[in-house]
Amino acid sequence: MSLYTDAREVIAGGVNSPVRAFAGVGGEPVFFKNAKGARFQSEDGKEYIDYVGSWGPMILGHAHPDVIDTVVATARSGLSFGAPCVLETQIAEKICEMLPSADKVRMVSSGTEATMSAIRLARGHTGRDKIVKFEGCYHGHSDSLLIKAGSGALTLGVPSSPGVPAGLAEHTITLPFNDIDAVKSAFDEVGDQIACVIVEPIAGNMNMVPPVPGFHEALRDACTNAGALLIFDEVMTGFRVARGCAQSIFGITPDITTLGKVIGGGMPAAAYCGSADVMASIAPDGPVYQAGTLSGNPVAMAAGLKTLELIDDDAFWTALTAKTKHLVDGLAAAAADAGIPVAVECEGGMFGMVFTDQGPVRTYAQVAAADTERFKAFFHGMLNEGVYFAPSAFEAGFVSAAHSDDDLDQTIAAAAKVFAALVD
Ligand code: KE4
Repeated sequence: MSLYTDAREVIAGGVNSPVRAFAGVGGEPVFFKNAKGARFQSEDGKEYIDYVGSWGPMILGHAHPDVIDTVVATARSGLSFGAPCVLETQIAEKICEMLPSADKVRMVSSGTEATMSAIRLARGHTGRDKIVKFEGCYHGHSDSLLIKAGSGALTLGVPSSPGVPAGLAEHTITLPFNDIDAVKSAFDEVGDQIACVIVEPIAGNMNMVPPVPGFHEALRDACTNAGALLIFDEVMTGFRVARGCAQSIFGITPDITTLGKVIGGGMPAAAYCGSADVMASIAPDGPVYQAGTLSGNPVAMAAGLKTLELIDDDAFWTALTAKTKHLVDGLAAAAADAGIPVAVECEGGMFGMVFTDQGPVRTYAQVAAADTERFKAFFHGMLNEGVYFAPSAFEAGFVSAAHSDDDLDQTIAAAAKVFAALVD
């Protein structure tokens, strides 16, 4: 028996989120028992340098003392009131301070809730039914968005999940990411029926795929001209790629932004936010309903607020960006030395690496055509070297402020060894 076989006895698939099951790389998932800084320890006593960071939240590194202290102190005053508390106001104020496109915020408990609520808000605010998403982008597992989705849905080969009624799926228009002409054609055809476009401003669920020049401007113009809302799903990129999120990099003002991961600091917290006008449509002020028992609970708010306070600093972003660049430059050089073609990307504390000689990667088709078998061998080779990357070729990686130069150089050295073995 293994921990995984024990888990499979009582947990569907042995995991509480499919991408953790190693289905994308083979073998059994590693079970962890504690984490600190850039590293965590498995149940069998092995230490790994972590580049998943709980899929993005751990931008400060695991168990940051200031975050832990505030969580413990807050928890001692009560875990959840189901009634307003000042911490909710304080984190909303912090988000609005750091994100100029946000006048008002609604806290929820997961990125899925945030995006599900954001598209309902867009549909209610515009009175329209159709939504536009992009192939390979993942926005959580709500029905309208599990159409040609990325992340675990792509990893497991079910980008369009069973269980989504055809009558609902027909309202989701899925276009190729970075295809400006496809966007224009869709809006020419049914623009007056489109409630919103939802997009990952930098796609991170089909590995890491940045936008091509003009893509976001085309989305912004198309939405503005058609009276549709532009939703930037920044659950992953939010406060991960830049202090002002991805929208500050591209100079685009979305109508709604969804956030998660970093804003919870490792606790269950996410949000959607936007202009006062748009957010006025949400209950109880407006008719669009959305609710949540644990929304805004004080412990998650305290973790998220402390995290945002600690990253709201230019020097933090300069250092984090340099660490990530050092890592991907090192990985690219190690791959080149071994004669293995890879395409790398990085922005702030987020990075990607695709096994392809067709870089730079700007489309889902390029990702789908990449060498996933070579990625699997690389993943397990790095795991054996004590380095933990995301167990899927269709995920991005994350560097934290806690990753030291030694951690990064140890990772690069391990990669050189693994790349060399891949060639043999
Ligand atoms: P959650 O419901 O998992 O909190 O957030 C959904 C979500 C929404 N939008 C974007 C851009 C996201 O990346 C996510 C979730 N990301 C995945 C990893 N790529 C979470 C990991 C998992 O599914 O276990």
